[in-house]
Amino acid sequence: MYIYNQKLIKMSEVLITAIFAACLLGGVYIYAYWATTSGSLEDENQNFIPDSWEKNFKWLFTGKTVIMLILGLIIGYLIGAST
Ligand SMILES: [Ca+2]
Repeated sequence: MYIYNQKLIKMSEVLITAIFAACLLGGVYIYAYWATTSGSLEDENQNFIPDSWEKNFKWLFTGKTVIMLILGLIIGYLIGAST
């Protein structure tokens, strides 16, 4: 029983982290889109990634689908497993 509870706590921690990461990334993507379309951040090549971010964080945008898919799977699995 003790081990089972420990496992549940771990899972809910992972779930909260995954939801938090998904919201944070979603916010970053929305902000990047908003900032580049409104012109607050420079985006000369018009790929909706602020040019100042592209050097270090381009992978975050090119891997967007995969990252969100994995986070979605983790969240879906953990919610499914906890009920
Ligand atoms: Ca750009």
